[in-house]
Amino acid sequence: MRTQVAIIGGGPAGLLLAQLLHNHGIETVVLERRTRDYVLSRIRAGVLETGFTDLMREAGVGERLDREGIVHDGAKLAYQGGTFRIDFERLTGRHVTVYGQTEVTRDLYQARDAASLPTLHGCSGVKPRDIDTGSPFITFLHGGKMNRLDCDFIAGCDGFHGPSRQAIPEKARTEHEKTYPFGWLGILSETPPVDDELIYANSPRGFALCSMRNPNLSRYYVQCALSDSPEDWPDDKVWDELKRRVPEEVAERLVTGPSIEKSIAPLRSFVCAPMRWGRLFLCGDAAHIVPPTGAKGLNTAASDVHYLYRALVRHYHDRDDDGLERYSDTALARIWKTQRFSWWMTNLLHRFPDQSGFDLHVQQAELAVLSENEAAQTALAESYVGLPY
Ligand code: RFL
Ligand code: PHB
Repeated sequence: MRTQVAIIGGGPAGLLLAQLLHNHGIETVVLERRTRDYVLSRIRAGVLETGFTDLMREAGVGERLDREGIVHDGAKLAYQGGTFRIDFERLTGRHVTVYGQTEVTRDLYQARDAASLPTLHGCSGVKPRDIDTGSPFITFLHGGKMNRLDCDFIAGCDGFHGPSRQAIPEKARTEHEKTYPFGWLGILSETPPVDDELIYANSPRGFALCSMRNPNLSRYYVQCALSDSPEDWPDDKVWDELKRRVPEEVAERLVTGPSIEKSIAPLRSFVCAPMRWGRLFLCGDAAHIVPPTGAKGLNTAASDVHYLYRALVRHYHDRDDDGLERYSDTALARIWKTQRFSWWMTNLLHRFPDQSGFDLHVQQAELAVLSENEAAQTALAESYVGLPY
């Protein structure tokens, strides 16, 4: 088997890259470890930057997103019993769109099917080989036999636990990591969202987030201990805790109901450099992870896709490798700014077990400055709606 760009991972990064390349006449094969149903059942991101929605349109898959995505011109921050609003539209002239990662992935799979493009599910033992030569290839088990996929380039879009990053020799790779002493418990419930905008709450009992997917589907998160498991959080306890962490007038409006999904995610900041080794290019969670507080994970995967797809188009159409040479530096420059923002939002909004009285006062003062100061709000809004590519 041979293709031009072999893509490991059929998550949003891999599928979006494949669709954009296809539109420019570049062949791809996507190798995915899981079944399609499994990929589509993962409840994750919900907030898309305009750069992301523009890329979906450019890929020709923006129609349902434009119809069903909910435009958010602002978001709310809550602390000390009150709420203030960051007006994205007024401060930056831009907005974000609420549209689930599941829906993004579904749209991309549909487009891939419609164009009869090859996606192999259930691949195991996927291994990039000879990446530092002019003829890389991938070996993998599929359909009960070993296969070999030859290609010009490999895009490692296989998430944090995938094999691509490990294919970069250990001595050539630097990994920066920061872990946080808590996780997020998330629930999805078929209830109307408590507000028409997202509410990020800092409370003495820990962080809480009120989000949504559509007018009858709410997504809520509460900061929890890393040692907790979903069984420790029956629905009543989640709703009760959420109500205690948001301002009273929000709690009074909260409509509760049975959860249809419940999971716990640890928080992590992680960057791997370089993001390219020979003919292997890392994209998305394969190269970096952010804590979800800034809603940046999926959006950062999209900015990598933007740089890589343009670089590959220049390679094939203009015989110009400048974009490929600069991919790692260009992508990492934006990633570090996004890391800074996600780390800062996480520090601003969570309670830390080792937080001193001084730390807490500084945190609360920072929220007070944000609530009063338009320049501070603009800085937050610019990062939240998405830094330019
Ligand atoms: P993914 O989605 O992990 O996809 C990688 C794919 O690779 C496959 N794979 C393999 N395939 C073949 N062989 C192997 N050996 C393989 N190993 C893995 C996997 O099965 C999978 O299909 O990475 P990608 O495409 O880079 O996309 C990244 C995003 O999924 C991620 O950054 C976001 O979900 C993060 N995130 C959020 N991002 C946002 O931009 N906005 C948000 O509001 C937001 N909220 C969140 C989030 C992540 C969360 N969790 C669970 C970590 C909320 C949460 C709770
Ligand atoms: C979500 O809706 O899942 C979501 C929204 C905003 C975040 C993180 C997650 O910052």
